Amino acid sequence: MAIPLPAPLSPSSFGQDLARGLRGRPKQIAPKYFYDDAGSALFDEICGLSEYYLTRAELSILRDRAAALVSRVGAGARVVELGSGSGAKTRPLLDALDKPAEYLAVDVSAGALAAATSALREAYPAVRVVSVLADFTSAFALPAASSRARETLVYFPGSTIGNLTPSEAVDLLHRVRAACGRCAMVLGVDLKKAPARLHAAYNDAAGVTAAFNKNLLVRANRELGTNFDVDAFAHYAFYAPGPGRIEMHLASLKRQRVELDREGFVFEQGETILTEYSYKYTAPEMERLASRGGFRVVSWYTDSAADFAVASLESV
Ligand code: SAH
Ligand code: AVI
Repeated sequence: MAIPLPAPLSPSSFGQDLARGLRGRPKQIAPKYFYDDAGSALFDEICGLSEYYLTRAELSILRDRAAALVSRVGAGARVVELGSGSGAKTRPLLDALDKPAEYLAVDVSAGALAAATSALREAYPAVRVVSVLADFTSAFALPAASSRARETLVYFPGSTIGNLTPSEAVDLLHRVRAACGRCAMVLGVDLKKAPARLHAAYNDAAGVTAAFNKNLLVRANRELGTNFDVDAFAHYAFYAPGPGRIEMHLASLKRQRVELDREGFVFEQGETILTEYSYKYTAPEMERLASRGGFRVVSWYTDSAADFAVASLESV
C-alpha cells in the first residue's frame, strides 16, 4: 500500500499548532500532543483505573473474539496499527492471525513506539516489525510492503477514533481506503451509555486523568518555553449528550497571560483550553460513519456489559 509518509510531530509544529489554537475561540489544541513519554505513561496508568472500563472491556472482546474478527484475513498478512501506544492490544490480534508477515506500528509517541516495537520484535521473531513515527491525521505514507506480505489489515483499537470528530474520522477512513484499495479493518469503539459512568471514566478519583490532561501544559513549558502556571489550571471533563462526546478542557483558575514565541495570550478566570473530544457511538451511528468512510461493518462484537465494541470492517 503506497501511502504518502506522515511527518513526525516536531516542536515547531507543536508551537505553531498551540499558537493557532490559543488564538482561536474557544482556545484549543489537538489531543495528539498529550503523548510525550510522560503522557504515554499516564495513559497506560489510566488504562488500569477501575473507572476506565474501556481497556478491560476491549481486551475481553479481543480475548473471546479475535479469531472471528480476523477470520476473513488470509495467511501472511501485513498489520498496520494506528495509535499503537504500548502495544497492549497488539498481541491478541497477531496471535489470532495465520502467520502474519509484517506488523507496522504507527504512533506519534517516539518512546512508546520504540519500547513497544522492540518488545514485539523479541516476542514475534518471524514477523517483520516496523516503527512508523507519524501523525495519522495528516496525509500519510507507509514504507512499501515486503514481498512476503499478501494483504493489509488496518488495526485501530482503543476507541482512538473517538478522539477525532466524526468528519475527521470519515476523512481518515477515506485515506486508509485510498491507501490500501481493498482492505480489512478491525476497529475499537466506545459505546454510548449512562452519562454518569462516562463522566466517572474521565474524572477518576486518583486524579490520573487530570495529570494526563495537565501534562500538556507541562510539555509546552518544557518544549516551547511557555509559562503556563500549571497549578492554576484545573482538569474539567464532562459528557455532552447532544453531540455524544466527552469534552476535556483545562480551565484557568485565575486571569493569566501566557507567552509563546513572544506572543501573549490572556486567559480570563474560568476560560478553558479544549484538549480532547472522545466521541461515543451506537452501533447504527458507527455503521453510518463507516459507510461514509467507504467501509461496511462485517461483524460487530461487544463485551458482556455492552460497554465497548470491536468491529470488523471491509472496504466497499
Ligand atoms: N491503541 C492503544 C493506545 C491508545 S492511546 C490502546 O488502545 O491502548 C492513543 C495512542 O494513539 C497513543 O499512543 C498516541 O500517541 C497515539 N496517537 C494519538 N494521536 C495520534 C495521531 N494523530 N497520529 C498517530 N498517533 C496518535
Ligand atoms: C486514547 N483515547 C481513546 C482515550 C479516550 O478515552 O478518549 C484518551 C483518554 N483521555 C482521557 N482518558 C483517556
